[in-house]
Amino acid sequence: MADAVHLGSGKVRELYALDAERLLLVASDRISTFDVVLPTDIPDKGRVLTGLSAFWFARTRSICANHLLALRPDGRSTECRRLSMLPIECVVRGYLAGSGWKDYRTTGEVCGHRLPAGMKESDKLPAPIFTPATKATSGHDENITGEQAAALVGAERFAEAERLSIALYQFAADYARARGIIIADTKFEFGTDRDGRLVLGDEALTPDSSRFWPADQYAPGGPQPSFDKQYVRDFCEKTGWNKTYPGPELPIDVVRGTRARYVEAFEKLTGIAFDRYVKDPTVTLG
Ligand code: Q0Z
Repeated sequence: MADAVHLGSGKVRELYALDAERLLLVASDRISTFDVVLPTDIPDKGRVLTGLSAFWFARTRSICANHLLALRPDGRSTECRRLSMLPIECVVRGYLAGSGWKDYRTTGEVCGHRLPAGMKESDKLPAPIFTPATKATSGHDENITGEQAAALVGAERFAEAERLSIALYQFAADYARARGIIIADTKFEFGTDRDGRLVLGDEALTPDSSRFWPADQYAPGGPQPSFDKQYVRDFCEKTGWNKTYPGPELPIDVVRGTRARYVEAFEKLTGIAFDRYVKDPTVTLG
């Protein structure tokens, strides 16, 4: 990484330029909860997320082209094609949770989609919906209507991003459901390549970009436990932390339990032993 130029930091990832056409995306072991990055790392979290993203990129290439060029041997770094990113977050919801539930409760709609009356928190939607959001540079992404999103990217781009997002979600949600995980919702980021073609970028279908729920505990009518972060959230609630910076240090049992949940998600979804991934990250690409 001697001549990689640092371009930016996300909450838990770093982005570098390798050359004019290629970027390096590095996933750290940092974890955030209630929008705050905690001082304690979860060992291997970055590898799990990188491996899962690569797995989905490899299996969805027939639906949509993606930015993945190579996985580095460290298992946490992805070489990718440099794109011109669309200024919208492409969110797909299959279930009513988070801001979708909040918007539904106050308006009966989510991003302009009118939903049936009487739905409960975490209910499955009649069909997945595309609920775009703006990219906030600071603070929270804001849900927008399809018309607003189309005004930002153009009507044709919007229609294409919606169609691909729904198709990607449907494929992954069905795949995951058969392996005991509900993907309640997910966020995609698309960009265009030099030829103007739409390409899936960033990370895809990871627990950091999606809500993963354990299917065997699914019980609509309230919030669902998070597949990956529930031990962290439970611990944070118990400490009485006010959810502003700085967050609490995590005890070792919470770290171990959380690491085990990430590894479990990886193994359930990919069918690949995590040890094998660590030895050779390219096993996810098969
Ligand atoms: C992704 C982000 C991160 C900070 C830009 N293939 C691409 N081409 C152009 N730009 C991006 C990508 Cl993935 C791109 N981000 C999000 C990631 C740290 C910000 F690791 N920003």
